[in-house]
Amino acid sequence: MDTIADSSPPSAGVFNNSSVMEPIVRFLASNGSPLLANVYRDDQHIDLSFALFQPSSTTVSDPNGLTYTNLFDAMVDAVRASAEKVSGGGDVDIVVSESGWPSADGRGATVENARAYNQNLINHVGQGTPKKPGQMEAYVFAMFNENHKNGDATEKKFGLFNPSGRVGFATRAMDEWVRQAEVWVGQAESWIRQQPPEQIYVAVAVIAVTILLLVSVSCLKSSKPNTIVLSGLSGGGKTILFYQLRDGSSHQGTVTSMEQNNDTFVLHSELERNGKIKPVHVVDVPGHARLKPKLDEVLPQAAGIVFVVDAQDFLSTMQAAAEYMYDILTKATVVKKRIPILIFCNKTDKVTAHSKEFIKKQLEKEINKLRESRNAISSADITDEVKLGNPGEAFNFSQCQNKVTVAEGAGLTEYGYVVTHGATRF
Ligand SMILES: Nc1nc2c(ncn2[C@@H]2O[C@H](COP(=O)(O)OP(=O)(O)OP(=O)(O)O)[C@@H](O)[C@H]2O)c(=O)[nH]1
Ligand SMILES: [Mg+2]
Repeated sequence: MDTIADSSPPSAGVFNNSSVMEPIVRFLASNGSPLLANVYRDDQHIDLSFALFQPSSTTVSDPNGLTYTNLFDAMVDAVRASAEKVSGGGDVDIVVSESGWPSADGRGATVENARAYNQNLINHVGQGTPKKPGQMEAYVFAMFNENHKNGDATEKKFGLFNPSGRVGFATRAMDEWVRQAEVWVGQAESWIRQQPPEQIYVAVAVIAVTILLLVSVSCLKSSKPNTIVLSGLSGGGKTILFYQLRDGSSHQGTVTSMEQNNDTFVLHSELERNGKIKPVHVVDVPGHARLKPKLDEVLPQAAGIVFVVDAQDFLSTMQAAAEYMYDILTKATVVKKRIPILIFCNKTDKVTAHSKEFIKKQLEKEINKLRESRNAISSADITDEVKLGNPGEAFNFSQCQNKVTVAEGAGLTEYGYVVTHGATRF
């Protein structure tokens, strides 16, 4: 209200600093936005009943024919009149962004008056003001007392609640709530008192055991993932391996997969074994570039990652394989959880297949090159989540935080023995 030079009668309202307020009001008008006004009693000597929306001998008769029976309406309409005096400002609506009453440390600042003001404001605001009857928007200040606020002592006392969260005073709606909560607590207490103590002990024990079970189940679920992820470029032999692991058969070959193979089973090679054998969850993520995002979805649940490399066709694919490997080794989820990685050099049944030692060395070299070129790019463009290897040293897999093992074999002919063996070691 400090921006209004004159507010009595309300129709005389005019902004005291027109060079500041006029452009603001015009801007709001052109955007169809309301002017927010904080409406407080600023004259401490004004009739309390008039300020509290209570029956009072004070009324303000405006020469425009409107009569005011409370201070709030008079102040809001003084703001309206001030906005109307700005060209185009007649269209600007007024929203009361703050209004309230202190419960202590000021004239008329009592819990009763604060309760009365806020409740009467809530009851009244739906009617609007004499100048603009109908719904209007207003916000009560404030939810909490502000015990560290500077200024007058009364400034700290506008809250409906104390800072501790206990009710300082309450509007009727809040009273209802508090009363209802007290009734429920009372009913619960008297029910407990009526029960024989043994029954209470049993109930508490049942609740405790249930909570314990729920916590243990969720811990077990989250702490022991058993998903083996088969990853690598297209054509490496992942799907063949998936079938070998599950069925002990290559199913007469495969074609490029466009869907994941996803199953939980006891490894075929372990079916004959005695004792308790745990099934594993195996996901075969196709190497097709379009399906690569699927890998990000499954990696967080992985207990182990098998990276399948085509040992026969290695030279033409090694750059792409190294890039794929680099992405996995720099994934935060993979590194943080120290997920072990098995590089499986597949198709060693072919005489032209490269050895695992050669493949390991070449992959390390390629990853080293990638690391250098990516470090050269400005750091803002780098998407790696984790830095790879030791700075200043040529990269090799032993520098990784994850355990990286290299193995070789032929999924097509050897029943995936090496992979089966590797997978069970995870
Ligand atoms: N010689 C030989 N061929 C194999 C071996 N494993 C897989 N292949 C062949 O390699 C080709 C690709 O195998 P897939 O298992 O379909 O390859 P993939 O990794 O699943 O490929 P995408 O599904 O495209 O990602 C198929 O023709 C297989 O028969 C192997 O150990 N030896
Ligand atoms: Mg496949």
